[in-house]
Amino acid sequence: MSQITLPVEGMTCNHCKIAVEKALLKVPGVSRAEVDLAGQKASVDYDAAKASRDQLVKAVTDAGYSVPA
Ligand SMILES: [Cu+2]
Repeated sequence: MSQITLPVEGMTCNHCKIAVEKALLKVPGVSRAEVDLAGQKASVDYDAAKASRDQLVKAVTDAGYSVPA
């Protein structure tokens, strides 16, 4: 199991936090997604054999938020 922390921009409220967590949890291989709203970041546990960082970033951007490089 791999763990990654992604910076996430554009989250303003608890709804955003939940939307980002749900989007990340939909990616196959993700077992835990926890967003720190105040810290503007997401901590994700995932199986690196099934999911890649690019897929996690895509899930966040598809949900309407951005991940700065
Ligand atoms: Cu919001």
